[in-house]
Amino acid sequence: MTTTPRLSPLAATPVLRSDYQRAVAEYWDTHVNDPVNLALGDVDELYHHHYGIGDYDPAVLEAPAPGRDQQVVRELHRLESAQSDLLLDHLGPIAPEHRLLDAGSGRGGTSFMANRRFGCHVDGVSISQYQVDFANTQARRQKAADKVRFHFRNMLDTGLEADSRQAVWTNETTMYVDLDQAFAEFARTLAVGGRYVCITGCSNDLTGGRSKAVSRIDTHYTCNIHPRSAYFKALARNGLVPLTVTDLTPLAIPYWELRARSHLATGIEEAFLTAYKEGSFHYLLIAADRT
Ligand code: GPP
Ligand code: MG
Repeated sequence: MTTTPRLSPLAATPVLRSDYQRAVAEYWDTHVNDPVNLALGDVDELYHHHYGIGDYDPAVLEAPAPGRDQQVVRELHRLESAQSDLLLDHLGPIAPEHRLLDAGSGRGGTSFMANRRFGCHVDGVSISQYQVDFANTQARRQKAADKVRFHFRNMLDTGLEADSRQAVWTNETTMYVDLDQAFAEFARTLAVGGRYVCITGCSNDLTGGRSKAVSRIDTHYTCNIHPRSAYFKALARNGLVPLTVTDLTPLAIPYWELRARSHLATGIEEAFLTAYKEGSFHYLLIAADRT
């Protein structure tokens, strides 16, 4: 069977360039009945594809049965939005005229939060046509489509103008890409002095090869978790100079404990808890400036 290559609207090259990228796109185009993300997003129409940080209120687990599940949903969502808020705190001063890039924008949650906070323009890119369509529908529903737009494009070649971005972020998406290729593209699109913020899970070089729990996470999501050192080497090679590095691991554990006890557990919770607690995996925030 011959298939028509899916072309980027801007670039004349296909958006999906390898069997791996096609497998990732296929995953996100088909994993669309995901209550752990849809039920949380329904709380306030911010649909996230990342995890949460901070302590949860233990009272939600003791609430009377009829409303307990919804209280747990609200609490998990509050922690995921707190994670996006922390990422946005690190973007530096953003004005309404600034243009930002959400690299691997999922269903758009962090992009909408950035626009609501700063009034800025945001372009999100995703290699999942389903995610792009979902997020653009949300942009229209939220009357934000004049400033928040999602594109079926590859974060390794966004087609965006050079030096056009005041900030770029990746919210748990770098485990799907080659770091040098991604950081080269972010450095190209960022203005000098612009900020790149990355929240990611990375494996711990100090404990040797990847642990069984980290391998389980990779298999579950079709991703390739990078070692911690790979981030800093690739940033340095691409003119991105770290300003802040925060180990969010202790803040991430309560989210996974609540999720493990919730009706929305997907089966990957124990792998995250094991990896974080044994020290083979870190949840990091890195903010770096483009020189
Ligand atoms: C969460 O997406 C993020 C990823 C799948 C990337 C992997 C992240 C790591 C830190 C390793 P999601 O919100 O769709 O996942 P889930 O459906 O499990 O909530
Ligand atoms: Mg999720």
